[in-house]
Amino acid sequence: MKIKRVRVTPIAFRDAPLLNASGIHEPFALRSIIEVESDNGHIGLGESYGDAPVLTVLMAMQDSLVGLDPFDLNGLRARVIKTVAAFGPAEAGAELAPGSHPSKQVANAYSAFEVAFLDLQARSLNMPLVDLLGGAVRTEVPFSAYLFFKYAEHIDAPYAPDSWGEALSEAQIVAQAARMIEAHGFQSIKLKAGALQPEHEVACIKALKKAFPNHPLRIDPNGNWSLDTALRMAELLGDDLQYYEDPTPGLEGMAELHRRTGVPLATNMVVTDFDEFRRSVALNSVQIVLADHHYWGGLRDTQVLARMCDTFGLGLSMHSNSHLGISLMAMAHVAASVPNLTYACDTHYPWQEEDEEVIKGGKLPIRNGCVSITRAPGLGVELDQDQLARLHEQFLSIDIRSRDDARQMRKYDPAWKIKKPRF
Ligand code: GKR
Ligand code: MG
Repeated sequence: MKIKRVRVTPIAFRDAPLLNASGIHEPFALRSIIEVESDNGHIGLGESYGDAPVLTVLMAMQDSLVGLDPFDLNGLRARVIKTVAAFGPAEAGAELAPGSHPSKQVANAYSAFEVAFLDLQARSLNMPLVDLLGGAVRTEVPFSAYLFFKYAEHIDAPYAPDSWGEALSEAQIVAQAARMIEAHGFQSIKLKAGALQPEHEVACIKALKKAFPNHPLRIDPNGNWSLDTALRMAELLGDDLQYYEDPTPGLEGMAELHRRTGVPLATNMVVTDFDEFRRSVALNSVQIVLADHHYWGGLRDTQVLARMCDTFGLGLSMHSNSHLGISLMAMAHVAASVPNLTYACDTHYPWQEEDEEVIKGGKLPIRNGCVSITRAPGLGVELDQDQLARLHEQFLSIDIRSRDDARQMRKYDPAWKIKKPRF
């Protein structure tokens, strides 16, 4: 089998005004959709970041993959390394999208195509992708309700407000959780924090605990709390949390926090590659690592990460950024293959609008908090070419080319600056 054609299409879709430590989401999120077609007529799909530095590499890769056997993943890796080397180091991307860091250029470009290659392999063999990863240890993959503080609408009203409304108070956060759980049956809850006063964010966790006493809870301030603040909040939180995600910056800060509290710490910020993994183990900085195949180097390297976590006695969960259904299915297939992925995965999927899915049939269902893995070949989803064209037009019509939540926040407050840690 040989690759006949590769197409990378940048797209933009509406994104809610979600608050975080770096500012606020812009009105549109960027992604790239990858199609890899082989001479047997099958097409493998992938989805990755759409920010300019990543996109430049993905675009440059297209022709170099023609003629390659889609089973030749080492050949793919060699071509990615060569292309990235030709460009030289990229500029640093958005801090809260770890995949846009310059050090991740090879890992994320490889991952974007690896998923499409594996999808193509699996379609050609008429089997679900998870079978190529060793088979499913679960066919229902649990995800968590991912709550955000948010404004009711974007500044300058680029389009009609989303249906979620404002969420700043305890009652509004509990209402957001109730709606998400009602719609999707999530069994655990994560609150994105680091945006408002820490005491208020902790009070929201307390309110969630009261409203959903049986749902494991997580809070994620994205390293925006000093060690002192993180210690103080740990005391207030008591044993309310399933895990404490990136409360304070740095491997050393996290290690000290764990040493002084014993609270299980999780991260997608201080352990984002195998070198940081090694350093974290030496310091005992984190007890749970959030995998993300988009920047951990694909589905198979995510399995390597899982094995490393198992070896070193660490837990494994999964990170997300704004994404559509191809990414959701890639996340679900690898999660289905990993026995020690015992925490519900993160996903931004409920935040994406119904009319902006790029796969046929519209948004995928999340039921009882889970995404189902079926026996459909590959990732089990097909691309809707009309939607792809429409979302590509939308990309062309806007001027966002790299995610920048701080720039967006300065539209609300021109003096706003990133300060880490802010609290
Ligand atoms: O979408 O604002 C966001 C999140 O803060 C995201 O950028 C983070 O990368 O979800 C992520 C996290 O768990 O840190
Ligand atoms: Mg996080």
